Amino acid sequence: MSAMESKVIEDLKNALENVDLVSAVSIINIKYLEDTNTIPLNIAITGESGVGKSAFVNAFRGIDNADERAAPTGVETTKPESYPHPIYPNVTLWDLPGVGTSKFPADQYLKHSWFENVDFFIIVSAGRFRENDARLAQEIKKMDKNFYFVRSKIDNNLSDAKRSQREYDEEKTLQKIRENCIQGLEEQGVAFPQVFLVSSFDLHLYDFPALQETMERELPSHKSDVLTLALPKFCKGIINKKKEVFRSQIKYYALMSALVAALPIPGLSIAADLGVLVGVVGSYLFGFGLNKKSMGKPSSAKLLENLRTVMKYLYSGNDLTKKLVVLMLRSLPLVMLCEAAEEGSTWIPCLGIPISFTFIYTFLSSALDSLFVDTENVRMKAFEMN
Ligand SMILES: Nc1nc2c(ncn2[C@@H]2O[C@H](COP(=O)(O)OP(=O)(O)OP(=O)(O)O)[C@@H](O)[C@H]2O)c(=O)[nH]1
Ligand SMILES: [Mg+2]
Repeated sequence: MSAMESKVIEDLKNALENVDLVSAVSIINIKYLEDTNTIPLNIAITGESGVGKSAFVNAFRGIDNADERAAPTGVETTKPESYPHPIYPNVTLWDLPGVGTSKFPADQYLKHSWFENVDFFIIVSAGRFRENDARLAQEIKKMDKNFYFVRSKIDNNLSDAKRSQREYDEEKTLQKIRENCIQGLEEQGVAFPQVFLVSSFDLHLYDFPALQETMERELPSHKSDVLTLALPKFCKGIINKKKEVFRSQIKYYALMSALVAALPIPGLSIAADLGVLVGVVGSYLFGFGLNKKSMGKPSSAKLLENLRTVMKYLYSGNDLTKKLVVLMLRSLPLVMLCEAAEEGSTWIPCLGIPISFTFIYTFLSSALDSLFVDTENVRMKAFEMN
């Protein structure tokens, strides 16, 4: 259980001991569930000129360089620009100008106020890391913030190696570049640098998955869930992690519904529940990239229509409505409801096991499992189509 979860449960116990149901509802709603969508997470991408910072910003947001929402690439970025994540607007990527240009000499670069709210930095280089990169790292450390080194444009190095090596070995080539970067940084006085080899054109390859794991591990727990949901969705590891975060939230939605049901306001419960269910399942569709908005460009949306043919879940291809949710609630299997009741009894012994907890828990668990299977099928189909 994360530190944040323990705190929420502690607050909840206090509220329930005082029979304060309204506070209990708002503790779950505001402190945990809404936080994941509102806690700001600012990631700044820095490094020398032309190293691929803007392209990395786009790749991280799952956006093509040609997309109208993309940070311009191949042209000089002259001032810091913020780019919200397309689905989680509380996550912001900062595309910074190149350090060490005449406009931004290294010693003045980090004195700007842009950096105050940044959670961590990614220092990008397209070749060996140099003095400016090491200086950036030292300044960031002084601000007591975290940073990672990304060695970009690895696809270029691998194509070169393919052409020039008699017996091409990808893993050995990558290892050599990695060691070379680490050695260069150590020579510049950076102790134990973490270097990740990345291509923004193929973000799922090389060291990006390792970078993701490291960022998640090193962020404070309340920000780590925010990052997990916003990470690009293409590799299985990330989809699994998103599923875990979504699953960990289900009991809160169910518990919230149970508490609302216990409030003496007739009709409130079912109306509130249906709205919540539509919203939550909508966020699964977003998070797994199964709806139009999360796919972005119209051409991809067309592709999505093809991919949707492999989706099995009842409402995958349809718009999710309250009416549909009612239909689905009616068809939940009894065995799942029993399991949910058991889970509920460990969570809310003081209230008994309200029927709404059981239904909401079962509905969301089954929706999440089905959509996860759909996501896997869509991924396989997408590979086939490539
Ligand atoms: N092959 C390859 N090219 C890349 C990669 N990342 C960026 N590029 C190209 O490198 C050039 C510069 O990329 P930008 O993202 O504009 O670089 P930048 O660091 O933002 O540049 P400034 O804003 O001028 O400092 C562009 O032509 C990109 O398409 C990559 O991973 N692989
Ligand atoms: Mg740029």
